[in-house]
Amino acid sequence: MKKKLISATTTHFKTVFHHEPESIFLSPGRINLIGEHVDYNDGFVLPAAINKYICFAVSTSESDEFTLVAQDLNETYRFNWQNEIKPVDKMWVNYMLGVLHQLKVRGFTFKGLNVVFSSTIPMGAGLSSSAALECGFGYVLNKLFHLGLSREEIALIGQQAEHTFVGVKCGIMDQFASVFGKKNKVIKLDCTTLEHEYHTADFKYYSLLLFDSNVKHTHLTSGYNTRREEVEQGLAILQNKFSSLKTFRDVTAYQLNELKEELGETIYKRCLFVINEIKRVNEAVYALDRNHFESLGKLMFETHEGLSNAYEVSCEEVDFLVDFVKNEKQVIGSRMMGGGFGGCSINLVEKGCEEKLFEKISKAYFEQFGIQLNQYKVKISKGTSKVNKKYKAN
Ligand code: GAF
Repeated sequence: MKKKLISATTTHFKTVFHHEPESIFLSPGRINLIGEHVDYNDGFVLPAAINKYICFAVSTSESDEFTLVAQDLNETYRFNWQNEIKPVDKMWVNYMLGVLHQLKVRGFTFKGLNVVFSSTIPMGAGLSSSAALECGFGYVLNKLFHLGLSREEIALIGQQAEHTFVGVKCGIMDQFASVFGKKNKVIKLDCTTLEHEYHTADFKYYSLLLFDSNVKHTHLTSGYNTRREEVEQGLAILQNKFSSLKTFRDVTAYQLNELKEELGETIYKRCLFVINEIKRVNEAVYALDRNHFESLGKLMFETHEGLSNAYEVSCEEVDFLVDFVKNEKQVIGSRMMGGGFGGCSINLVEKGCEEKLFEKISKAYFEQFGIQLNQYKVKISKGTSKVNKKYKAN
């Protein structure tokens, strides 16, 4: 799959630009085991890069011209580095322009590039194809023009690109996971300091299985930004009363309850979710390190419950997928994953039962919603990287 992607991207590059690409890069999508909607709340998250990628085939150009080719969409965008960089009405272009803009405001300057990119990360499925595009492109520019950026800086530039050129006020989890991923490791990321540690992701008798609802999250931008505003408002109210509180990490259930009326029902339940979810991540890491998979699975179900009812970022279709597997004893944990309002559920499923389960759930899902369900059995893989020559297509 990876070889095929590299080969197809390279071949397309040669067709478009009539020469070999100078370099090839891979930038992965991500999963998140637990810790949802807490990255922008100073929490902990537990993501990992996966074996679904955006592949970039690139060469530098003598002029100031950037030629960006989105192979899968059959679209090309040309842009001159000397021109002002502003958002345009094409989303994929904005991810890339946003990165260029971030570099320009930091005072970097360079020549143009020829780029073809192609992807195996399903779009709008909550697997962070956008972070893979931003960070992958940042990584490419960093390598080809010797900008001297660290991986952390590349992730932060990707996040800023998304804030300024796409309008999603996202946290740092997706970009961080894409850039810092390691084979067979989940990353416990402290979103306040960006300190992180790797934990072995060996689920022994269980597989990580994603069910893609194929519901594209059209409300994601507005819903996501609203949630962020709500919890920021909540924290400000809490800090006003308890001046020693720095982040949600410091808030106790007692303090929250004391301000229940002032916070109002909606903000109260959003904050309660955040406090509980931050705790759950620590409990999940404890369980994972000790192979207590059933406890881990239980925490995943609890997260879903919170995301669906208190944080209200799930949807009917993904709720159905999680509810359905509660009656299947070979599934020990399940929850919606990512920003929400559609996308995938992540499941811990007993090895060997995956196909039968998919048959059953996809049938029920189709009967209920008339939508085809997709499944992805993902492997935890390394983060953004330059591809070794041996993979090049001939
Ligand atoms: C999206 C965002 F981009 C992340 O920063 C994170 O908040 C996630 O939703 C929810 O956990 O993927």
